[in-house]
Amino acid sequence: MEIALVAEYQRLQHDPAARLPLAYMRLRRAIRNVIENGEVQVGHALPSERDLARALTLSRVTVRKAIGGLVEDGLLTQRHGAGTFVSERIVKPLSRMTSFTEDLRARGLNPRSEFFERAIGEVTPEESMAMNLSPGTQVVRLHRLRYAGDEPLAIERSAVPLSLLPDPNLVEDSLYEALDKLGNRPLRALQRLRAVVLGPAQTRLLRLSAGSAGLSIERRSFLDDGRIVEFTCSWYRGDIYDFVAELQSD
Ligand code: 16G
Repeated sequence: MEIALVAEYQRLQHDPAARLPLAYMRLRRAIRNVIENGEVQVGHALPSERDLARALTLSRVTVRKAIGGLVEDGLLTQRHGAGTFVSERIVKPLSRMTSFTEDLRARGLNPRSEFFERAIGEVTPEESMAMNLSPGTQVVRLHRLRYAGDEPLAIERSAVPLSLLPDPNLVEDSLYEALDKLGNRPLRALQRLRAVVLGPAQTRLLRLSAGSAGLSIERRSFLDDGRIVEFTCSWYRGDIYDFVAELQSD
């Protein structure tokens, strides 16, 4: 890990396109990259702050700052006396609008989906209310089981107006990637999250025991001009996801 990290840090140092003027930014990106490239795996330890500072000829303050940022993002976890580890639970900061694919790639995991539905249809009454679309409007509807490698993590049902995503088959793995290519990636979202007991069909798909807890999340995402891009209902596994929010007093 240390060798890969030093090499990645040095590469970023000499790559003007990376546009990372400060050492702690480069180190933060380098750690992220080696995790994404699978050079260090979930649950594994990072070299100590002192070893990193020495190997990279950086101050310990700089190393601490880089690591601190990644702990805040949930990518790393610090355990007192034991060191810093690549997080096992998947921590999703609620303040960032990331996609399932991006969240997993950032942890060096391999996202994939099994599609139960990828088709065009008319809005259901619920979708029409949620998306402010007239009855009869056509949408692309996706129903997916989302995996990290072979492990199912979430079930998602999405509806996207056909006017913003003209063909369901444009979504190969990532909905947001497809929307991005069309210039329609959402910029803002409203999200509602609640704890649920997953139903029998859901626990079977997610390979959990009957009655397991999950997180039910509804996301309505918007374009810059206020148009709704997606209405997605997700059921995330409660045993491996942490949703975290940063709070500020007035
Ligand atoms: C996340 C979003 C979901 C979005 C999906 C796109 C939450 C709770 N939900 O799962 O609304 O549709 O990402 O992921 O974060 P994709 O680009 O990988 O298809």
